[in-house]
Amino acid sequence: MQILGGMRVKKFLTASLSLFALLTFVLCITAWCFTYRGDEEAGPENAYESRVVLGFAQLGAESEWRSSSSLSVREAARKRGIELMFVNARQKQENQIKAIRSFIAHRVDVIAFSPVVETGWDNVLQEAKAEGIPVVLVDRSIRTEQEGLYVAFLGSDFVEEGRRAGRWLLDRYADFTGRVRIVELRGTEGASPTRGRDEGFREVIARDGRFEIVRLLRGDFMRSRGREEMERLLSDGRFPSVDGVDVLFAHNDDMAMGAVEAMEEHGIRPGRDVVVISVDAQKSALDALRRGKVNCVVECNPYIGDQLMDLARRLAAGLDVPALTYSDETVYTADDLENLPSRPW
Ligand code: GZL
Repeated sequence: MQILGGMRVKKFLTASLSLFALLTFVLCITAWCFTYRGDEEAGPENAYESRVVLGFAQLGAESEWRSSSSLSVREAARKRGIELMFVNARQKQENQIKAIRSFIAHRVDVIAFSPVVETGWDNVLQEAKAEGIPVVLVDRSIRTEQEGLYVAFLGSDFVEEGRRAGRWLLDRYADFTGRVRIVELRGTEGASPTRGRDEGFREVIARDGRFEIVRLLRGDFMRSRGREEMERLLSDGRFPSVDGVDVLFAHNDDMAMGAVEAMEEHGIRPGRDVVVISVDAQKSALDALRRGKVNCVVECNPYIGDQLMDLARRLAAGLDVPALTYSDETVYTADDLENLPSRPW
C-alpha cells in the first residue's frame, strides 16, 4: 500500500509541476503580448497616453515676454494633459535651484527651467542627472564644463537676434556718412540673451567704422530700470546734445518702453530724434512701432509651450529628442504695419 500511495503522490506532483509550468508559460506569453511592440520603439502613441509630471522653474515675471512664456507653458500643459509643477523663482537663482531640488524630491518625470543666469547650475543638475531625471533648458542657456547636465535646449538664437538688429541699423544708415553713436540698454548681466544679443550686434556693426557704442546702460530687462537708466543719462546733459546719441539699442521691449517714456518727458521724439531698436516683439513695442516711436523690433518667440510638452512626453517615454531647437523668428519695421502679429498683453 505504501508503494501504491507513493506512486499516487509522485503522479500528483508530476501533474502539478506540469500544470504550473504550463500556467507560467501562458502568463509569460500574455505579458509579452502586452509589452513587445514589434521592432519599432515602445509605441509613441503609448508615450502620449501615459501620465507625465513636468517640473518647470520659471525665472520670474519681469517682462511682457516672460508673462507670454509662462502662459504658453501653462496652456500647453493643460491642453496636453501634462501634470505641471510650476514655480516662479522671482528673478532669483537660488529659488530656481530650490525648485529643481523639490522636483527631484517629487521624482517628476522631466525638469525644465529658464536659467536666470548662465552659470552656477552644475551641482543641482548633477543631482538631477544622478536621479536619472532629464533636464530641458527653455529660453535661456547655461555655460558649463560638464557633459550631460541637460538633454535639450529649446529657445532662441540670441546672437542671431543681435545680428538682425545690427544688419537693420547698417541698412538704415546706408546713405549716411557721419558717425552713428549708439546707447546700448542691456538686459540682466550674466544672462544668455544679454550676452548673445550684445555679441551679435557688435559683430555686425564692427564691419563699419562709423558705428560706435558710446554708452552702456543696465536695465535688467525691466521697464522701470530702463526708464531709470535713461533718466540718468538724460540728466547728465549729454543726450542728444552735439556729443549726443543717435540710436538706442534695447535688449528687450520693456526696457525700450521705459526709455521711450523718459525721452518723451525730456522733449525728445523717440523714433525720430533717436532711432530705437528693441527685441521681443510683444504688444507694447508693436504698438510703439505703429505710432512711429520705435523703428525696428526684432522678434523673440516665447510661445514654445507646445514644443516643450512634446519634448516632455518623448523624454518620459524614453524616446530620443533633438538636442537643440531654435524658434523661427523675424524682424518688424514700419514696412510691416499692415501685418503685425497680435499679442496678448
Ligand atoms: C529671451 C528672454 C528675455 C526676453 C526678456 O529669450 O529670456 O528675458 O527678451 C525677458 O523680455 O525678460
